[in-house]
Amino acid sequence: MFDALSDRLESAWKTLRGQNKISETNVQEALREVRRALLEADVNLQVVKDFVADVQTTALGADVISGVNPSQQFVKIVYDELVAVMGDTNVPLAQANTAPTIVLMAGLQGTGKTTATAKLALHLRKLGRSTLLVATDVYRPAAIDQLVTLGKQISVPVFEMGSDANPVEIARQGIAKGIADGVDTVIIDTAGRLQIDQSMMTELSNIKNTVQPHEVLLVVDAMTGQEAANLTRTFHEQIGITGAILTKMDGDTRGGAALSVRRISGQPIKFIGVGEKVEALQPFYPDRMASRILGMGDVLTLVEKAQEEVDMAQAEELQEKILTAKFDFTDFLKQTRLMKTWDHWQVLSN
Ligand SMILES: Nc1nc2c(ncn2[C@@H]2O[C@H](COP(=O)(O)OP(=O)(O)O)[C@@H](O)[C@H]2O)c(=O)[nH]1
Ligand SMILES: [Mg+2]
Repeated sequence: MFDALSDRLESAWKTLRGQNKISETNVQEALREVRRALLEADVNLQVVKDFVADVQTTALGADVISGVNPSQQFVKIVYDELVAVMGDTNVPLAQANTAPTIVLMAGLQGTGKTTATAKLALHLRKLGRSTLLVATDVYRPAAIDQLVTLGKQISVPVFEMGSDANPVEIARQGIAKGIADGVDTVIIDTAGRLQIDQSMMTELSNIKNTVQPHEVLLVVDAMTGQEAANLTRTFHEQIGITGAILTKMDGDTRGGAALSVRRISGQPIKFIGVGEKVEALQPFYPDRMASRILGMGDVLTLVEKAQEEVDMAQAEELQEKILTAKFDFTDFLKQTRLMKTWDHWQVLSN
């Protein structure tokens, strides 16, 4: 369904062949393809615009590596930028100096908050961290049962006070229980709404002020597409998030929401949900997500190989030059040239 970005760039870059710089004019068509690929991957329009502008800045003036297809080199530039924007590395779940670590789950209804709460508990157990789950979604009685059932399934305790209690009070008592039981982490599941709604925001914000969580995770359905940006902005402005979980990545989506969430909030995506089962949670890796968003697999390996070969060839060439220069070591002028070569070497190897 999705055309690989690299295939499209191929034609966009025909004009570039034989040129040795990526320039303002020859980069335009390729940037249009990047824009299209990102929009197809459901990245928010404004985020795409900003991103493309950044890529243009990076790409302009970049030396075209001889022996490397320019479109592939450009894909590499786009990929590197994407990885950088998404945070370079995986950021693990927070752990408080003094237990319990308090995690507050937030997000719209149906995004996978309750499922992710259980998934996180299982993930933490594998790291030797005990958890207590707290059920504050009192609006749908089935929601409490759902968390209790999931808790039983993974043998993790669930704190609940039925559906007549006040969510803020449940959260408060849940934390007290977590402290009394000496658990490592308390995860508070909350109620969502189908859309952003002021009473939901107020309740979340009250729970947050009461329990002072170390981590507020926004749970975003990867299929949300363009809307992920607005959603993130609202939650981040009104509640303040520290990270996100992108769910339903097992579906037919490129995961462009990851880029939107990160760009809008500045906070890292920490996990992705890849199925309905409690085991279906994975740490978020920016490089993997960048490949998925761009819809490419082996292109990158090819570019990296080519880059290595070019580096090697350049290194050998430099070595030769240095050896020649050394030959006339006493000559002051040549020594100056040697220093320049070294500068050049450093620029190239950076
Ligand atoms: N395919 C898939 N389904 C998921 C994922 N996470 C949650 N779900 C499903 O999405 C639906 C809503 O999940 P739930 O946790 O109840 O959402 P909540 O309303 O935010 O608490 C359920 O049917 C889950 O099984 C996921 O990563 N992949
Ligand atoms: Mg729920």
